[in-house]
Amino acid sequence: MTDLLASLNADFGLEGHVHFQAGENGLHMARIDNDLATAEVYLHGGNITAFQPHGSDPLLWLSPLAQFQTDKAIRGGVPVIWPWFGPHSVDSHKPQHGFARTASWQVSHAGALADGSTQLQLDLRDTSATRTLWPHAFALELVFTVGTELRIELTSRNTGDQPFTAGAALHSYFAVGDVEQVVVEGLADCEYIDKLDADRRKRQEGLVRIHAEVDRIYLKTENSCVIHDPLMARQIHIEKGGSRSTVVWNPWADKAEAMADFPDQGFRQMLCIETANAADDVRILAPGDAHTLSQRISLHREVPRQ
Ligand code: TA6
Repeated sequence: MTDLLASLNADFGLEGHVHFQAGENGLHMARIDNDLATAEVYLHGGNITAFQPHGSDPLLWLSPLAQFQTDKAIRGGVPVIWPWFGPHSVDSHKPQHGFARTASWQVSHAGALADGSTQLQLDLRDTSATRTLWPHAFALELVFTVGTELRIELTSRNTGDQPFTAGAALHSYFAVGDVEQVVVEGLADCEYIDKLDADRRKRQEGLVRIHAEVDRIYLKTENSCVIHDPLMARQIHIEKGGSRSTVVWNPWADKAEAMADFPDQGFRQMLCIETANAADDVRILAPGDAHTLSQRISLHREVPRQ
């Protein structure tokens, strides 16, 4: 075991809750295993790559081709998108979706809650490397609460002396039985930006169905979403806070084939529903201000329609 893992376990390890170990490709991760659920959180990118309440199938999708390289985002789980969503607004050489999802996060707290859940907090602060990409001082706190539900809270704080504008997303990859059979409830009548049609603004009619590539930013919505998955006889409920935009993405076949870390047919078993501050919903933080983007993911039985 490396010295860092030994010190992480000495400082934050918790019997019956959290243990730090070498994960894929030797990247350090927290293995959470309590009376309610299991989860895996990589310090690389602060990505929770697995969450599974006991007795249920995994809720998150992780690409079997995910590369676990320090210069790449892990494909799957919940990548943390910050401080911009999508391509950088002016400099295309800067990384897509910002730098948080490829940064090395630090553990600052681990604890057990009275209901048997496990809480884990990771922190990220500005460095000379981040300031080269984005010239601001900041503090990010990422808190996971793992129990029968999964709660994720990303708090951004402006620790500098100038205001900044930050975009963000909890870019959640959900596991589904067959994406063509699921429907997404909660976005009816919402305006959305269609990233596949020159960013035209359209309006959602009824339930969201996936029968081709979908890449949409839904706007002015604080709604919860529900993924109805008849094949797995379950519903995944996604409640959110601090967000008025929701991103829905499935790459479909051509984009899946074009990604080295994505199996050609993998698009059939995943769907991204992302709690975001994207497009019109980016947030301006004055010096000393903070903003929390949060989501609560829960599993419910889907009674097969008669
Ligand atoms: O969230 C949707 C999206 O912005 C898509 O446009 C697609 O690029 C996806 O993110 C994944 O981006 P990545 O940089 O992880 O390949």
